[in-house]
Amino acid sequence: MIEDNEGQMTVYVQRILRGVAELIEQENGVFKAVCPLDCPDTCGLLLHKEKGKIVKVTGNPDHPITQGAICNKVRNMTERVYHPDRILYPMRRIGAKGEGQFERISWDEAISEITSRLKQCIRDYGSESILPYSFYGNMGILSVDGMDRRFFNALGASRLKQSICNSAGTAGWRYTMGFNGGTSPEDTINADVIIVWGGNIISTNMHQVVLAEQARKRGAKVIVIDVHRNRTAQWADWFIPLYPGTDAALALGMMHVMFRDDLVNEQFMKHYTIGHEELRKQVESYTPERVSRITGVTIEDIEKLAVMYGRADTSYIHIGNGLQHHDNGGMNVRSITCLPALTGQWLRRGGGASRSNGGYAQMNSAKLERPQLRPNPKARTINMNRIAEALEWEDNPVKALFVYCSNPVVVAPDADRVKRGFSREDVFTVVHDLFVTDTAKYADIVLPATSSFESTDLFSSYWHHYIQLQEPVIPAQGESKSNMELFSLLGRAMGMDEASFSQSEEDMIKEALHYPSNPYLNGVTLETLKEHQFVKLDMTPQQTFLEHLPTRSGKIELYSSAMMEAGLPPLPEYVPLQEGYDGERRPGVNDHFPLMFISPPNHNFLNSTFANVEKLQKIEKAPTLQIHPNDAAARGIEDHDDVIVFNQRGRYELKAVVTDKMLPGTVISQGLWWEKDGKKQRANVLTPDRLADMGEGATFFSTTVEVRKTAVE
Ligand SMILES: Nc1nc2c(c(=O)[nH]1)N[C@H]1C(S)=C(S)[C@@H](COP(=O)(O)OP(=O)(O)OC[C@H]3O[C@@H](n4cnc5c(=O)[nH]c(N)nc54)[C@H](O)[C@@H]3O)O[C@H]1N2
Ligand SMILES: Nc1nc2c(c(=O)[nH]1)N[C@H]1C(S)=C(S)[C@@H](COP(=O)(O)OP(=O)(O)OC[C@H]3O[C@@H](n4cnc5c(=O)[nH]c(N)nc54)[C@H](O)[C@@H]3O)O[C@H]1N2
Ligand code: SF4
Ligand SMILES: [Mo]
Repeated sequence: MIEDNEGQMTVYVQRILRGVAELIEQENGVFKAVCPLDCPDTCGLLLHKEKGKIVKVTGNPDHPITQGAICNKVRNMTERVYHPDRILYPMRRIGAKGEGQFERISWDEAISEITSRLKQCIRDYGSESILPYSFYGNMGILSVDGMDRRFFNALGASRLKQSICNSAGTAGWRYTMGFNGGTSPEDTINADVIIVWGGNIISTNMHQVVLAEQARKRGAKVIVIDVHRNRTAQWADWFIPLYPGTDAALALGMMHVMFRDDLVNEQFMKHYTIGHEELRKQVESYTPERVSRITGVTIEDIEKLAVMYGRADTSYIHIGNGLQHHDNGGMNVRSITCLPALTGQWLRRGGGASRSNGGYAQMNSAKLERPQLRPNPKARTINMNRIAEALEWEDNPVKALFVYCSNPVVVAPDADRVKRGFSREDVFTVVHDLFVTDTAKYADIVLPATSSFESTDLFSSYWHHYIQLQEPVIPAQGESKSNMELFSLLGRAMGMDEASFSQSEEDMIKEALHYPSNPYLNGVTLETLKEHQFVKLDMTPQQTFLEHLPTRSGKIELYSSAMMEAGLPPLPEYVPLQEGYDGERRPGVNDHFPLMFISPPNHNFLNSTFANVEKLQKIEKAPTLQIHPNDAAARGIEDHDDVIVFNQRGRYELKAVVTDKMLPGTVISQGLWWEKDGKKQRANVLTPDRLADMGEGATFFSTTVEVRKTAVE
């Protein structure tokens, strides 16, 4: 270690150690914790310790929303925390990039090599040649929106546009509603009709299922609109399959029927929206006949859905991520987001819609990230979806990559090209992770990261309204360091602003929570968090939410002049996919790749996290391709056949599962797998790095492929 060698222990390190000691020194007991994963539920956990080790992870029954239930992944979290493959000390690459051969080095050596290489990059190519690449592998605010940001700001590095998850939908929602928040989860138990639209909540938001079950006991109906009969569709009352990327057309078809049959609330629209007359005109052409042709949903089902939705006393729409990962992802969300305004659902408790509730928990990011440390406020921004392309630039090249809390070689689109970029010998690459992931194999220096149970952090949820604090329950494994420690250490080693890089976790948490511009944070303090563990945001301002929407007009914008100015259609509209088919535009004989390929998450991994945990891997078995019997028969493919899925970007080898869970023409492969035994197991070799219509979002699911049996290759 650099700073905490004998005799050199700084006040900062002492302070951390003193705090840590209290909990981690207790050998036995049950300790409160927070699930750190990128999952809306942000469950309260209990860690059961025996002889200093966590032996069991359970749900904390006191958590007001998650109430003691947790998923199978996190019940197996000890397998990850104590996994024999965990990186325990810094390492330097000794083989070729990608081979995964490393030798142990000390923290001193690692820090001095990193600082000297970064300084060299700045000297030779300018500070923008350094690119941080991170996402939310750990949702802790200090881990991913804190000291790390300060470090890259002070360095003057290129910025990263973090648009791999839901930024298309965020933009589409915001054009309509302004504020990045919607219906509160607890309220959804009051709904009579619940539509889960492009979300697989049994796997990805399990406590919303519990709440929907409560509504169902009162007689509510649950409808799932999706491109395949996923786990959630199997549980729902009604499953409506459709062609990928045609959701906006379906929403417009529903609106057509609702205006036609006078199922709209004129009073509400007049008072709280702008553009309802323009919208009424716009939807005239979206007749059930036309919408049926586009979406593959029958005319009867479109009529029935619109009437059920339009007549419901209280209806709630859960907008998932699936329909956002498309060329038209922003418009899909934008169009669906208009629906609750037609019937005035926002005035009903539990009515409305939600996609993300992250806006309610907005913290003081300027204090956390310190943009004023940046020597080059106009530094360029690189889109994380375009990492493959960015690594090919010859002008102003990227010369150093610093990856943490993300596994881009697996999760980023156009993966073969990403891999080529990561193979470049002249790009100095550092990866900080708990494991030698497929990305870490390309690192020059690999650094060991603590698990979230080994550090202090602050957690909010992008679904429920409770803020939670994590304090370390076990010591850092091996020589691992938290993100916060790592970037403080690096900042000080680079000679950066001492005050910014020697703050304690507690001081940063206080700064994050002190944010008068967000009234919802009122009353959430470090002290209340230490006392209560779960502290609810002050939701009072939500009651008058409609009166001060931060849109341009202050109202719900069914017509958006801001979109018009951005070169987007100002009204909801169906825009066909750039790469894809709908019911009107089926592949012709000259289309080489006639099937649409959808690769959503699976049940037992969290993105690519857990894909190396044997117990969970065993449940998921191996990557599969779900293919419709008609499509399989046309290619001589039978159940369990080894198949190759390919397109102009790459190929993916997996096992066929012949099933009618989707409409013909769509194939599904769930889960983000690591490469194993040289097998090409990465869905993203097939996915495009095009950007969505809004928010520069990802378009993973707007891709076409062909499939053939491995044997006939
Ligand atoms: N178990 C588990 N939980 C997770 C994750 C995980 O990997 N595993 N990942 C976490 C993360 S980061 C996120 S963002 C969320 C995502 O969770 P969700 O919001 O549930 O989104 P996805 O699972 O990406 O996709 C949901 C569904 O959308 C469908 N879909 C694809 N294209 C379309 C379309 O055009 N229209 C419609 N209507 N449906 C479509 C997919 O088939 C899939 O069934 O889950 C989080 N939770
Ligand atoms: N084809 C396809 N691709 C997708 C998706 C899809 O549905 N289909 N989903 C997309 C979505 S929605 C998302 S959000 C992204 C997710 O992509 P990523 O955010 O890259 O998610 P993970 O694969 O879980 O990688 C997180 C990594 O962070 C590491 N980590 C965990 N805690 C810490 C820590 O405290 N410090 C450090 N340094 N590292 C830590 C974990 O070990 C893990 O390797 O993937 C996207 N890619
Ligand atoms: S992954 Fe989601 S459901 Fe599972 S424990 Fe974590 S927050 Fe809860
Ligand atoms: Mo995500």
